[in-house]
Amino acid sequence: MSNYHIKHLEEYYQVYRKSVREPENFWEEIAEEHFMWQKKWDKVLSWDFSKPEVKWFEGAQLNITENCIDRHLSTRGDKTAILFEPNNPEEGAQHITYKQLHERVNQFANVLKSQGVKKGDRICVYLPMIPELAISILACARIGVIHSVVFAGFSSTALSTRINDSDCKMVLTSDGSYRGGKTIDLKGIVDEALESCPGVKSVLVAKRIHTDINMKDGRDQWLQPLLDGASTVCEAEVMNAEDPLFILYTSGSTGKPKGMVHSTAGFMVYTAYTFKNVFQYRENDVYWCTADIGWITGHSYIVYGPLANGATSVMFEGVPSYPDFGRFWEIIEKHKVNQFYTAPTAIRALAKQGTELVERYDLSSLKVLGSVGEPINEEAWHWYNDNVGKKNSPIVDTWWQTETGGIMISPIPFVTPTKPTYATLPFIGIQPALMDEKGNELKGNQVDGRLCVKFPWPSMARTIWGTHQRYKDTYFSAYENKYFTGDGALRDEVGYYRITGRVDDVIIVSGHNLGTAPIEDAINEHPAVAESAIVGYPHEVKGNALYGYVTLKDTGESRDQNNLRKEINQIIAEHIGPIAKLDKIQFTRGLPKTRSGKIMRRILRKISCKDISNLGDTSTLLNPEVVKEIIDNSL
Ligand code: 6R9
Repeated sequence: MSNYHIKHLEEYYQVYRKSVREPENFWEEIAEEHFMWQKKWDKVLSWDFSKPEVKWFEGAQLNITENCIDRHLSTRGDKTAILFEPNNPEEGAQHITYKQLHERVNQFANVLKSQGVKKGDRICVYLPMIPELAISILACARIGVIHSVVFAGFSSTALSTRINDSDCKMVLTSDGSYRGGKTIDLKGIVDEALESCPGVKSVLVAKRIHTDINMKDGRDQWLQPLLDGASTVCEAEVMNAEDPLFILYTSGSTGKPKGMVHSTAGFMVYTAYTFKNVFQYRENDVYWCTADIGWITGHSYIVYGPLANGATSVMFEGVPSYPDFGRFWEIIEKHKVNQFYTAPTAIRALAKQGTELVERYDLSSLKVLGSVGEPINEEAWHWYNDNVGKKNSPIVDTWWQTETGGIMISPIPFVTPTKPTYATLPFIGIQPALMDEKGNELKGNQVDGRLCVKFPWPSMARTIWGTHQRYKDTYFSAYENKYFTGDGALRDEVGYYRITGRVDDVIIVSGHNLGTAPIEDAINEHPAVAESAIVGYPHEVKGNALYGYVTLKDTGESRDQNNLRKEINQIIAEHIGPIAKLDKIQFTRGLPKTRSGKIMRRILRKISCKDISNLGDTSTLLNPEVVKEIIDNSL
């Protein structure tokens, strides 16, 4: 079990050094000892960032589902693999054991085969967070079909663009979905999308909300009867290490969404190894990641990473506010969750509710807390640490991306001392670099620059579906021989990294580079503030000036807005300096957010510049209605 489970800081440094000095030996050992291969590799790594081309474990053959399911059957057959917690708590949880998962994945895979799909084909999965979602992607992997999951909150236009981009033959969906007290007509959205997707020949529909829906003859079929008639035996397709496992779209700041393509072997090895270490997962722990499988976090850390470790992974269908804002805490108590992984946006929404609900439940099972998706501001970090972790469960602030496939910078709990707002140290095998604007690497500590990675890691995306040139231009052209992340970061005096936000969020005010995150952090310290977003707009003297959009907590009191503005600027001056004071502060009821909870500063930036003619694609927003309000009240 050498190197697989890091236990103290010295060991981290030792293993890290080995992973950098002898990356091939290091990853070879991990791959040899902890996975099931039908054939071992001929070469561990070949790479050339100028093309860019990266291959891990070339020549190896495997099937990821044998690693995630079959190999656990003899020792963990009756252990819960997926613990499904439905939207409505009264419906009761479902425990799907490894044995049952094996049968259901095989049946599903046989259904797919019977519909004529074969290795290398693409299937679009547009399902809510029900067991069929996890099962269907594993079924695709079982037979070598490339899954492309589209988050089931995306509109019909977003869906059809993604279906057509990767020529999906088939769509998997459901009659509808539950979201808190509401139901959503998913099948209706699919029908609309498919009007412009001539390549889709068949649609399989899972029953979830039992409404009457339109089934198109010759195209649509109910899933369950097909499953009932399918065999529970399905041999795993032999896959090459570099065969694509899935495509997952991520939106760029401009243009079409990018279909990031992930490989089979590298993705498996890296997500499994990071899962084990970043969450310090032990046999019999119950692990819960609140993300949706429609995002990379769900792919890597609800499905593949946990299952490759034989873990119990909670899959939650609902939302944090239903039936009330105590739902997360209720689920932690009920299932005795040991590792809890969520996003800063959720933490802030829950913190807004005060502490009464979080104190009502027994959270003593928790050992590790995780954060992902955006920089976690200091106030939210402390709220999470104090009220959820009771200062007893380390917070792993995990920085990574759809493109990176797995966690890149993160503390290892009980190993790396944490520091609020810092993702801390590079994970084993990850070689970050900070670059200045001229393209020089910034050496040493206490530097601040653009975050790159200078050596390949197993789970990096291999290309953008259909456009390798765009992959090269976006990630490998800004700095020679380096993967450019698009994020800014600083490295403190001990070598800890703090992600300061997307580089396009850096605003230069009177020649000073200001990151949005530290300013927003400061504003959020004000007791009346729930959330904020800062953008720059052109200013005659300063080059750029700062415009702040601020959402207040719903306390029922009315406050004098001009006083609040003064107080907010006072806090900014204290935390960062007068240079970072805001010229304009607009109070808003909400901030435009992506479905995964990231603030869309691109839209706010345009509004602040009074450039509202072309706001780009707002259809994928969680709350498109706030955009109009913000425009109407613009200062
Ligand atoms: C996993 C995921 C990637 C972008 C990334 C960065 C931001 C994610 C973060 C974080 C600061 C963290 N981000 N985790 N920023 N601290 N712990 O979220 O993937 O949806 O592709 O987003 O999210 O800006 O570049 P994805």
